[in-house]
Formats: sequence, structure tokens, C-alpha cells
Amino acid sequence: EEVEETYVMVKPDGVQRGLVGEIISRFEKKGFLLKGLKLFQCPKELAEEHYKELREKTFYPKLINYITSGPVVCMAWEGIGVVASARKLIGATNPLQAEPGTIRGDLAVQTGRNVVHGSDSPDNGHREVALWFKEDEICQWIPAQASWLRE
Ligand code: YYY
Ligand code: MG
Repeated sequence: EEVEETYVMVKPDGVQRGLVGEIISRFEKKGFLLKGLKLFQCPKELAEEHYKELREKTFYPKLINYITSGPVVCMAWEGIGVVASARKLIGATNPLQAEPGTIRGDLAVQTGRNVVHGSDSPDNGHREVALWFKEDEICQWIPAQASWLRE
């Protein structure tokens, strides 16, 4: 039962479609701790660093265009097992394969417009939170309901 952090981002399509509240709400209701949150126009260099592992893929230029095409909402979430759990809440990369009940399964149809990002490992969770947030944009706090979420 490791406390982890993960980087979740509402992509430009999610922001344009008015899905920000709905998406934040799913992580909030699950019981994870919100440590960082901002609306942000992502510069090209940051998008390239974030997706550097996909550099060689044919869809990479399109992906960089998509992520920088409008504001995104950046979130840092903390909790036990939050990395894998957030990926489950988000659903499969291809929204047509994502289960109903997941964010992509409920709210998206195309891989190239899959509305949300979530880190894929605890190491990448740390890496991406540090990449997208300055230190003073992260809050360490204890929500009033903490003892009702963890025994
Ligand atoms: O982690 P996840 O977002 O579910 O998928 P990745 O394999 O890391 O790919 C990142 C991002 O790239 C994906 O969310 C959409 C885009 N993409 C694409 O446009 N076409 C593909 N065939 C695969 C991924
Ligand atoms: Mg990924």
C-alpha cells in the first residue's frame, strides 16, 4: 500500500467540450487527494518532453499539435495505488475499446481525441508532476474527510 502521485491532464478537446468539471469530479469522488491544479497553454517544447518516448511514432507530430492546440487542465493527484487506479478510471487508450464507466469509455470515441492523460507508472508519475508543476504550485494538505477515506 504505497502512497503514489500521478499526473492527470484534461487534454484540449476535454477543455473545449466543457468536460473539465466532470473529469476532475471522478478523481475527487474516488477519494484521491488533489495536490496541484491549473489551466495551462502547453508550449511545444514541454509537449515534446512529456511525450518523448513516442518520438518515433508516426502519430507523434499530430499528437504534439493536438496537445498544444488549446489550454489543458493539469492535475497532480496523490493516494495509495493512485497511478494504476487513475489509469483504470481513464480507460483504454482507444476510447472505442474503453469500458463504459471509464472516462474515455463514456466521453470519447477516437484515440486522437481521448480527452485525458494519466501517468503509466509511479516513476513517470513523479517525473510528470515535476515536469508540469513548479514546486510552489503543489500543496501538501490534509482534507477534512481524510480519516473517512483511510483507516
Ligand atoms: O497512455 P495513453 O494516453 O493511454 O496512451 P499512449 O500509448 O501513452 O499514447 C499517448 C497518446 O498518444 C494517446 O493518449 C493518444 C496518442 N496516440 C495516438 O494518437 N495514436 C495511437 N495509435 C496511439 C496513441
Ligand atoms: Mg501513456
